[in-house]
Amino acid sequence: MIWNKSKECMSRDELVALQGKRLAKIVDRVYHNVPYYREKMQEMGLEPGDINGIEDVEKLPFTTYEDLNKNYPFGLAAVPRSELVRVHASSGTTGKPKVAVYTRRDIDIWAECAARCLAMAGVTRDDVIQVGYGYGLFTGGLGAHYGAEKLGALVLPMSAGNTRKLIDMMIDMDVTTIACTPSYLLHVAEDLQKEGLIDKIKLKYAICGAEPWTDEMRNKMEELLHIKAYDIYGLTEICGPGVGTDCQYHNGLHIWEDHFLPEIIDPVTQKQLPAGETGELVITTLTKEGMPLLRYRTKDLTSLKYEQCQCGRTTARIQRFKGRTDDMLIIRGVNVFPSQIEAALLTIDGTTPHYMIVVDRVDNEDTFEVQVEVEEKFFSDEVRELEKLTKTIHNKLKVALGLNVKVKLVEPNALPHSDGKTKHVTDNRKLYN
Ligand code: DLL
Repeated sequence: MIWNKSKECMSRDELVALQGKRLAKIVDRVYHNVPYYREKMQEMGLEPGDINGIEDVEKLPFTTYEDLNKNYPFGLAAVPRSELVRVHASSGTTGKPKVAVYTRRDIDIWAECAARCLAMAGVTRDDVIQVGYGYGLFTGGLGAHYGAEKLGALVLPMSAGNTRKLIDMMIDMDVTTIACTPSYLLHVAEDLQKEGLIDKIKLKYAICGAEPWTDEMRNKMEELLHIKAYDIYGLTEICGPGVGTDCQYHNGLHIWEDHFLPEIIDPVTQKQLPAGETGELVITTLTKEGMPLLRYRTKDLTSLKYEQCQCGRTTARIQRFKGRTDDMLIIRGVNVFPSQIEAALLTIDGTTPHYMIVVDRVDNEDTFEVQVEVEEKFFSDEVRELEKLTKTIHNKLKVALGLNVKVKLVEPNALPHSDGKTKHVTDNRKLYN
Protein backbone atom coordinates (compact mmCIF):
# COMPACT_ATOMS: atom_id res chain seq x y z
CA MET A 1 0.00 0.00 0.00
CA ILE A 2 1.18 3.54 -0.70
CA TRP A 3 0.60 5.72 2.37
CA ASN A 4 1.22 9.15 0.85
CA LYS A 5 0.96 8.90 -2.92
CA SER A 6 1.39 12.60 -3.56
CA LYS A 7 4.85 12.48 -1.96
CA GLU A 8 5.98 8.94 -2.70
CA CYS A 9 5.14 9.03 -6.40
CA MET A 10 5.90 12.66 -7.25
CA SER A 11 7.51 13.24 -10.66
CA ARG A 12 11.27 13.67 -10.40
CA ASP A 13 11.02 17.24 -11.66
CA GLU A 14 8.53 18.14 -8.96
CA LEU A 15 10.60 16.34 -6.33
CA VAL A 16 13.84 18.07 -7.31
CA ALA A 17 12.07 21.46 -7.22
CA LEU A 18 10.69 20.71 -3.75
CA GLN A 19 14.09 19.52 -2.50
CA GLY A 20 15.75 22.65 -3.87
CA LYS A 21 13.26 24.90 -2.11
CA ARG A 22 13.60 23.02 1.17
CA LEU A 23 17.40 22.92 0.94
CA ALA A 24 17.59 26.71 0.55
CA LYS A 25 15.29 27.12 3.55
CA ILE A 26 17.20 24.73 5.80
CA VAL A 27 20.54 26.33 4.92
CA ASP A 28 19.09 29.72 5.77
CA ARG A 29 17.77 28.32 9.05
CA VAL A 30 21.05 26.76 10.21
CA TYR A 31 23.03 29.83 9.12
CA HIS A 32 20.93 32.05 11.33
CA ASN A 33 20.38 29.67 14.25
CA VAL A 34 23.40 27.39 14.59
CA PRO A 35 26.65 29.30 15.25
CA TYR A 36 28.70 26.23 14.31
CA TYR A 37 27.25 26.11 10.78
CA ARG A 38 27.40 29.87 10.39
CA GLU A 39 31.13 29.85 11.20
CA LYS A 40 31.77 26.90 8.90
CA MET A 41 29.94 28.61 6.04
CA GLN A 42 31.67 31.93 6.68
CA GLU A 43 35.06 30.19 6.58
CA MET A 44 34.08 28.84 3.16
CA GLY A 45 32.89 32.26 1.99
CA LEU A 46 29.37 30.94 1.65
CA GLU A 47 26.07 32.72 2.26
CA PRO A 48 22.58 31.24 2.39
CA GLY A 49 21.70 33.04 -0.86
CA ASP A 50 24.33 30.94 -2.68
CA ILE A 51 22.16 27.84 -2.31
CA ASN A 52 19.29 27.91 -4.79
CA GLY A 53 18.74 24.27 -5.69
CA ILE A 54 20.05 20.77 -5.04
CA GLU A 55 22.78 21.29 -7.65
CA ASP A 56 24.34 23.66 -5.08
CA VAL A 57 24.52 21.05 -2.32
CA GLU A 58 28.15 20.28 -3.11
CA LYS A 59 29.09 23.80 -2.03
CA LEU A 60 27.96 23.07 1.53
CA PRO A 61 30.17 21.79 4.35
CA PHE A 62 29.94 18.18 5.50
CA THR A 63 28.88 17.25 9.02
CA THR A 64 30.60 14.32 10.72
CA TYR A 65 30.31 12.41 13.96
CA GLU A 66 33.29 14.43 15.16
CA ASP A 67 31.27 17.63 14.61
CA LEU A 68 28.43 16.20 16.71
CA ASN A 69 30.97 15.27 19.35
CA LYS A 70 32.44 18.78 19.44
CA ASN A 71 28.94 20.17 19.91
CA TYR A 72 27.78 17.54 22.42
CA PRO A 73 25.08 17.49 23.61
CA PHE A 74 22.88 20.30 22.22
CA GLY A 75 25.30 22.58 20.34
CA LEU A 76 23.76 21.86 16.92
CA ALA A 77 20.18 22.54 18.03
CA ALA A 78 18.55 25.15 15.79
CA VAL A 79 15.69 26.07 18.12
CA PRO A 80 15.45 27.19 21.77
CA ARG A 81 15.41 24.40 24.36
CA SER A 82 11.71 25.04 25.11
CA GLU A 83 10.79 23.88 21.58
CA LEU A 84 12.55 20.53 21.92
CA VAL A 85 10.45 17.58 23.03
CA ARG A 86 12.68 14.51 22.66
CA VAL A 87 16.29 13.33 22.87
CA HIS A 88 17.69 10.11 21.39
CA ALA A 89 21.24 8.82 21.43
CA SER A 90 23.44 5.98 20.29
CA SER A 91 27.09 5.05 20.76
CA GLY A 92 29.93 7.06 19.31
CA THR A 93 33.59 6.19 18.89
CA THR A 94 34.92 7.91 21.97
CA GLY A 95 32.18 6.78 24.28
CA LYS A 96 30.37 10.13 23.93
CA PRO A 97 26.99 9.24 22.51
CA LYS A 98 25.67 10.65 19.26
CA VAL A 99 22.77 12.80 20.38
CA ALA A 100 19.80 13.98 18.35
CA VAL A 101 17.07 16.36 19.46
CA TYR A 102 13.60 16.74 18.02
CA THR A 103 10.76 19.25 18.02
CA ARG A 104 7.13 18.16 18.02
CA ARG A 105 7.00 18.66 14.26
CA ASP A 106 10.15 16.52 13.84
CA ILE A 107 8.45 13.70 15.72
CA ASP A 108 5.35 14.05 13.50
CA ILE A 109 7.44 13.91 10.32
CA TRP A 110 9.42 10.95 11.61
CA ALA A 111 6.14 9.15 12.41
CA GLU A 112 4.93 9.96 8.86
CA CYS A 113 8.15 8.49 7.39
CA ALA A 114 7.93 5.37 9.57
CA ALA A 115 4.24 4.99 8.64
CA ARG A 116 5.14 5.11 4.93
CA CYS A 117 7.69 2.33 5.57
CA LEU A 118 5.23 0.12 7.43
CA ALA A 119 2.51 0.71 4.82
CA MET A 120 5.01 -0.25 2.12
CA ALA A 121 5.32 -3.66 3.76
CA GLY A 122 1.52 -4.01 3.73
CA VAL A 123 0.72 -3.03 7.32
CA THR A 124 -2.68 -1.33 7.79
CA ARG A 125 -4.85 -0.12 10.67
CA ASP A 126 -6.22 -3.65 10.94
CA ASP A 127 -2.85 -5.07 11.94
CA VAL A 128 -1.46 -5.84 15.38
CA ILE A 129 2.21 -4.92 15.56
CA GLN A 130 4.68 -6.08 18.16
CA VAL A 131 7.57 -3.67 18.48
CA GLY A 132 10.59 -5.71 19.53
CA TYR A 133 13.17 -2.95 19.13
CA GLY A 134 14.52 -1.50 22.36
CA TYR A 135 12.60 1.46 23.82
CA GLY A 136 14.68 4.22 25.36
CA LEU A 137 17.50 6.34 24.01
CA PHE A 138 17.74 3.94 21.06
CA THR A 139 15.43 5.17 18.30
CA GLY A 140 14.15 1.72 17.26
CA GLY A 141 11.32 1.24 19.77
CA LEU A 142 9.72 4.67 19.78
CA GLY A 143 10.35 5.21 16.05
CA ALA A 144 8.50 2.08 14.98
CA HIS A 145 5.88 2.72 17.68
CA TYR A 146 4.92 6.21 16.50
CA GLY A 147 4.89 5.08 12.86
CA ALA A 148 2.56 2.21 13.66
CA GLU A 149 0.23 4.43 15.70
CA LYS A 150 0.14 7.00 12.91
CA LEU A 151 -0.99 4.20 10.63
CA GLY A 152 -3.69 3.29 13.13
CA ALA A 153 -2.37 -0.21 13.82
CA LEU A 154 -2.65 -1.74 17.29
CA VAL A 155 0.79 -1.50 18.91
CA LEU A 156 2.33 -3.82 21.51
CA PRO A 157 5.37 -1.99 22.88
CA MET A 158 7.38 -5.10 23.84
CA SER A 159 10.99 -3.92 23.60
CA ALA A 160 13.69 -6.56 23.08
CA GLY A 161 14.80 -9.38 25.31
CA ASN A 162 11.98 -11.33 26.91
CA THR A 163 11.42 -13.88 24.15
CA ARG A 164 9.08 -16.13 26.16
CA LYS A 165 6.69 -13.25 26.82
CA LEU A 166 7.00 -12.02 23.25
CA ILE A 167 6.00 -15.43 21.91
CA ASP A 168 3.10 -15.82 24.34
CA MET A 169 1.72 -12.41 23.42
CA MET A 170 2.30 -13.00 19.73
CA ILE A 171 0.00 -16.00 19.97
CA ASP A 172 -2.54 -14.62 22.47
CA MET A 173 -3.02 -11.29 20.68
CA ASP A 174 -2.95 -12.51 17.08
CA VAL A 175 0.09 -10.40 16.23
CA THR A 176 0.33 -9.93 12.46
CA THR A 177 3.49 -7.79 12.26
CA ILE A 178 6.77 -7.74 14.11
CA ALA A 179 9.36 -4.98 14.06
CA CYS A 180 12.76 -6.02 15.47
CA THR A 181 16.34 -6.70 14.45
CA PRO A 182 16.68 -9.49 11.88
CA SER A 183 18.98 -11.56 14.10
CA TYR A 184 16.48 -11.37 16.96
CA LEU A 185 13.62 -12.41 14.68
CA LEU A 186 15.58 -15.46 13.54
CA HIS A 187 16.18 -16.32 17.17
CA VAL A 188 12.43 -15.98 17.90
CA ALA A 189 11.67 -18.09 14.81
CA GLU A 190 13.95 -20.90 15.98
CA ASP A 191 12.32 -20.88 19.41
CA LEU A 192 8.87 -21.03 17.83
CA GLN A 193 9.98 -23.94 15.69
CA LYS A 194 11.59 -25.82 18.58
CA GLU A 195 8.41 -25.50 20.60
CA GLY A 196 6.19 -26.53 17.68
CA LEU A 197 4.30 -23.21 17.80
CA ILE A 198 4.65 -21.99 14.21
CA ASP A 199 1.07 -23.06 13.39
CA LYS A 200 -0.26 -21.03 16.30
CA ILE A 201 0.96 -17.63 15.08
CA LYS A 202 -0.80 -15.21 12.70
CA LEU A 203 2.32 -13.31 11.68
CA LYS A 204 2.31 -11.85 8.13
CA TYR A 205 5.07 -9.23 8.05
CA ALA A 206 8.42 -8.46 9.63
CA ILE A 207 10.07 -5.04 9.52
CA CYS A 208 13.71 -5.65 10.27
CA GLY A 209 16.64 -3.28 10.47
CA ALA A 210 19.19 -1.53 12.71
CA GLU A 211 21.90 -3.93 11.51
CA PRO A 212 23.05 -5.38 8.19
CA TRP A 213 21.44 -8.62 7.07
CA THR A 214 21.49 -10.81 3.99
CA ASP A 215 19.05 -12.26 1.45
CA GLU A 216 19.78 -15.68 2.97
CA MET A 217 18.52 -14.41 6.33
CA ARG A 218 15.41 -13.01 4.66
CA ASN A 219 14.74 -16.33 2.88
CA LYS A 220 15.21 -18.23 6.10
CA MET A 221 12.80 -16.11 8.16
CA GLU A 222 10.22 -16.04 5.35
CA GLU A 223 10.38 -19.81 5.02
CA LEU A 224 10.33 -20.60 8.73
CA LEU A 225 7.54 -18.19 9.63
CA HIS A 226 5.58 -18.03 6.35
CA ILE A 227 5.82 -14.25 6.30
CA LYS A 228 7.10 -11.41 4.12
CA ALA A 229 10.15 -9.66 5.57
CA TYR A 230 11.17 -6.06 4.80
CA ASP A 231 14.34 -4.12 5.43
CA ILE A 232 14.14 -0.75 7.22
CA TYR A 233 17.03 1.72 7.50
CA GLY A 234 17.68 4.66 9.74
CA LEU A 235 20.17 6.29 12.05
CA THR A 236 19.82 8.30 15.24
CA GLU A 237 21.37 11.44 13.78
CA ILE A 238 18.80 11.63 10.97
CA CYS A 239 15.68 10.23 12.71
CA GLY A 240 15.91 6.51 13.53
CA PRO A 241 13.90 3.84 11.68
CA GLY A 242 12.01 5.39 8.78
CA VAL A 243 14.66 6.89 6.52
CA GLY A 244 13.76 4.19 4.00
CA THR A 245 12.45 0.64 3.43
CA ASP A 246 12.26 -1.84 0.59
CA CYS A 247 9.02 -2.56 -1.24
CA GLN A 248 7.71 -5.92 -2.43
CA TYR A 249 10.24 -5.91 -5.29
CA HIS A 250 13.19 -5.86 -2.86
CA ASN A 251 15.21 -3.75 -5.20
CA GLY A 252 16.72 -1.32 -2.72
CA LEU A 253 15.39 0.85 0.10
CA HIS A 254 13.15 3.73 -0.99
CA ILE A 255 14.52 6.78 0.79
CA TRP A 256 12.03 9.56 1.60
CA GLU A 257 13.63 12.17 -0.56
CA ASP A 258 11.15 14.92 0.28
CA HIS A 259 12.69 14.90 3.78
CA PHE A 260 16.21 13.51 3.24
CA LEU A 261 18.48 14.53 0.40
CA PRO A 262 20.89 11.64 -0.32
CA GLU A 263 24.29 11.81 -2.02
CA ILE A 264 27.03 9.26 -2.52
CA ILE A 265 30.58 10.50 -2.12
CA ASP A 266 34.02 9.00 -2.47
CA PRO A 267 35.04 8.83 1.21
CA VAL A 268 38.63 9.75 0.37
CA THR A 269 38.28 12.57 -2.18
CA GLN A 270 34.90 13.62 -0.71
CA LYS A 271 33.61 14.26 -4.24
CA GLN A 272 30.10 13.26 -5.30
CA LEU A 273 29.90 9.98 -7.22
CA PRO A 274 27.44 9.32 -10.06
CA ALA A 275 24.33 7.17 -9.54
CA GLY A 276 25.16 3.48 -9.34
CA GLU A 277 28.67 3.90 -7.96
CA THR A 278 29.46 2.71 -4.47
CA GLY A 279 30.64 5.19 -1.88
CA GLU A 280 29.60 6.75 1.43
CA LEU A 281 25.98 7.73 1.90
CA VAL A 282 25.62 11.39 2.85
CA ILE A 283 22.26 12.80 3.96
CA THR A 284 21.02 16.37 4.32
CA THR A 285 17.85 16.70 6.37
CA LEU A 286 15.43 18.92 4.44
CA THR A 287 12.72 19.52 7.03
CA LYS A 288 14.22 18.94 10.48
CA GLU A 289 13.75 21.77 12.97
CA GLY A 290 15.44 20.54 16.15
CA MET A 291 18.79 19.52 14.72
CA PRO A 292 18.98 19.92 10.96
CA LEU A 293 22.14 18.39 9.51
CA LEU A 294 23.91 19.46 6.34
CA ARG A 295 25.57 16.67 4.36
CA TYR A 296 25.82 14.23 7.27
CA ARG A 297 28.40 11.53 6.58
CA THR A 298 26.70 8.28 7.61
CA LYS A 299 29.83 6.12 7.11
CA ASP A 300 27.54 3.55 5.44
CA LEU A 301 28.82 2.32 2.07
CA THR A 302 26.23 1.84 -0.65
CA SER A 303 25.02 3.18 -4.03
CA LEU A 304 21.82 4.87 -5.21
CA LYS A 305 19.44 3.92 -7.99
CA TYR A 306 17.10 6.58 -9.43
CA GLU A 307 15.04 4.68 -12.01
CA GLN A 308 11.36 4.49 -11.19
CA CYS A 309 10.48 1.32 -9.30
CA GLN A 310 7.84 -1.16 -10.47
CA CYS A 311 5.85 -0.32 -7.32
CA GLY A 312 5.19 3.16 -8.73
CA ARG A 313 7.32 5.10 -6.26
CA THR A 314 9.75 7.58 -7.77
CA THR A 315 12.18 7.99 -4.88
CA ALA A 316 15.84 6.97 -5.06
CA ARG A 317 16.67 3.52 -3.71
CA ILE A 318 19.59 2.73 -1.42
CA GLN A 319 21.23 -0.46 -2.64
CA ARG A 320 22.57 -3.27 -0.47
CA PHE A 321 25.01 -1.94 2.13
CA LYS A 322 28.58 -2.94 1.41
CA GLY A 323 30.05 -2.09 4.80
CA ARG A 324 31.09 0.99 6.73
CA THR A 325 34.00 3.38 6.45
CA ASP A 326 34.76 2.97 10.15
CA ASP A 327 35.16 -0.07 12.36
CA MET A 328 31.74 0.07 14.01
CA LEU A 329 30.28 -3.35 14.74
CA ILE A 330 26.59 -3.91 15.30
CA ILE A 331 26.09 -6.67 17.83
CA ARG A 332 22.54 -7.73 18.69
CA GLY A 333 21.49 -4.39 17.25
CA VAL A 334 23.82 -2.40 19.50
CA ASN A 335 26.55 -0.26 17.94
CA VAL A 336 29.97 -1.13 19.30
CA PHE A 337 33.30 0.53 18.55
CA PRO A 338 36.58 -1.26 19.33
CA SER A 339 37.79 2.06 20.77
CA GLN A 340 35.13 1.84 23.51
CA ILE A 341 36.51 -1.55 24.51
CA GLU A 342 40.06 -0.27 24.42
CA ALA A 343 39.17 2.72 26.60
CA ALA A 344 37.44 0.48 29.16
CA LEU A 345 40.36 -1.98 29.29
CA LEU A 346 42.83 0.84 29.85
CA THR A 347 41.11 1.68 33.13
CA ILE A 348 41.70 -1.82 34.55
CA ASP A 349 44.95 -2.71 36.31
CA GLY A 350 46.64 -5.86 35.07
CA THR A 351 45.35 -5.78 31.49
CA THR A 352 47.53 -4.90 28.48
CA PRO A 353 46.41 -2.92 25.39
CA HIS A 354 46.33 -6.17 23.40
CA TYR A 355 42.86 -7.49 22.79
CA MET A 356 40.83 -9.23 20.11
CA ILE A 357 37.08 -9.02 19.58
CA VAL A 358 35.61 -12.22 18.16
CA VAL A 359 32.07 -11.97 16.81
CA ASP A 360 30.11 -14.87 15.40
CA ARG A 361 26.54 -15.96 14.94
CA VAL A 362 25.44 -19.19 16.60
CA ASP A 363 21.82 -20.35 16.38
CA ASN A 364 21.01 -16.96 14.87
CA GLU A 365 22.26 -15.09 17.88
CA ASP A 366 25.36 -12.92 17.84
CA THR A 367 28.13 -14.17 20.09
CA PHE A 368 30.62 -11.64 21.33
CA GLU A 369 33.91 -12.53 22.99
CA VAL A 370 36.70 -10.20 24.01
CA GLN A 371 40.08 -11.87 24.43
CA VAL A 372 42.45 -9.82 26.56
CA GLU A 373 46.13 -10.34 27.21
CA VAL A 374 46.86 -9.94 30.90
CA GLU A 375 50.10 -9.74 32.80
CA GLU A 376 52.04 -12.98 33.28
CA LYS A 377 51.62 -12.95 37.05
CA PHE A 378 47.91 -13.69 36.83
CA PHE A 379 48.68 -17.07 35.36
CA SER A 380 51.00 -17.99 38.20
CA ASP A 381 48.64 -16.62 40.88
CA GLU A 382 45.65 -18.44 42.21
CA VAL A 383 42.83 -19.14 39.77
CA ARG A 384 40.68 -16.95 41.97
CA GLU A 385 42.65 -13.87 40.86
CA LEU A 386 42.05 -14.68 37.21
CA GLU A 387 38.36 -15.13 37.87
CA LYS A 388 38.20 -11.84 39.73
CA LEU A 389 39.86 -10.00 36.86
CA THR A 390 37.56 -11.65 34.33
CA LYS A 391 34.58 -10.45 36.32
CA THR A 392 35.93 -6.91 36.62
CA ILE A 393 36.49 -6.70 32.86
CA HIS A 394 33.05 -8.16 32.17
CA ASN A 395 31.37 -5.61 34.40
CA LYS A 396 33.32 -2.66 32.97
CA LEU A 397 32.49 -3.68 29.41
CA LYS A 398 28.86 -4.18 30.29
CA VAL A 399 28.66 -0.63 31.60
CA ALA A 400 30.60 0.80 28.65
CA LEU A 401 28.71 -1.04 25.89
CA GLY A 402 25.38 -1.99 27.40
CA LEU A 403 25.99 -5.59 26.33
CA ASN A 404 26.97 -8.83 28.01
CA VAL A 405 30.40 -9.83 26.77
CA LYS A 406 32.19 -13.13 27.16
CA VAL A 407 35.66 -12.33 28.45
CA LYS A 408 38.62 -14.66 27.89
CA LEU A 409 41.95 -13.84 29.47
CA VAL A 410 45.02 -14.96 27.56
CA GLU A 411 48.75 -14.95 28.30
CA PRO A 412 51.08 -12.22 27.03
CA ASN A 413 51.82 -12.53 23.29
CA ALA A 414 48.99 -14.99 22.70
CA LEU A 415 47.29 -12.52 20.31
CA PRO A 416 48.72 -11.27 17.01
CA HIS A 417 50.87 -8.16 17.50
CA SER A 418 51.85 -5.85 14.70
CA ASP A 419 53.93 -2.74 14.18
CA GLY A 420 51.37 -1.41 11.77
CA LYS A 421 47.59 -1.43 12.08
CA THR A 422 46.73 -4.14 14.56
CA LYS A 423 43.68 -6.17 13.76
CA HIS A 424 41.33 -6.06 16.72
CA VAL A 425 38.22 -7.64 15.23
CA THR A 426 37.45 -11.09 13.87
CA ASP A 427 33.89 -11.00 12.55
CA ASN A 428 32.82 -14.43 11.34
CA ARG A 429 29.22 -13.41 10.55
CA LYS A 430 29.83 -12.29 6.94
CA LEU A 431 26.92 -9.84 6.92
CA TYR A 432 27.97 -7.64 4.03
CA ASN A 433 28.04 -9.31 0.63
O1 DLL B 1 19.87 1.53 14.19
C1 DLL B 1 18.03 3.08 13.82
C2 DLL B 1 17.15 1.95 13.43
C3 DLL B 1 16.37 1.33 14.39
C4 DLL B 1 17.08 1.54 12.10
C5 DLL B 1 15.51 0.29 14.02
C6 DLL B 1 16.22 0.52 11.72
C7 DLL B 1 15.44 -0.09 12.69
P1 DLL B 1 21.67 3.77 15.13
O2 DLL B 1 21.73 2.98 16.39
O3 DLL B 1 22.06 5.18 15.17
O4 DLL B 1 20.21 3.78 14.55
O5 DLL B 1 22.56 3.00 14.07
C8 DLL B 1 22.63 3.45 12.74
O6 DLL B 1 22.93 1.18 11.95
O7 DLL B 1 24.38 3.94 10.19
C9 DLL B 1 23.85 1.57 9.81
O8 DLL B 1 25.25 1.32 9.88
C10 DLL B 1 23.11 0.56 10.68
N1 DLL B 1 21.80 0.20 10.13
C11 DLL B 1 20.59 0.67 10.47
N2 DLL B 1 19.62 0.07 9.72
C12 DLL B 1 20.26 -0.77 8.87
C13 DLL B 1 19.84 -1.66 7.84
C14 DLL B 1 19.45 2.67 14.21
N3 DLL B 1 18.55 -1.84 7.54
C15 DLL B 1 23.48 2.51 11.92
N4 DLL B 1 20.80 -2.34 7.16
C16 DLL B 1 23.48 2.89 10.46
C17 DLL B 1 22.12 -2.19 7.45
C18 DLL B 1 21.66 -0.68 9.12
N5 DLL B 1 22.56 -1.40 8.42
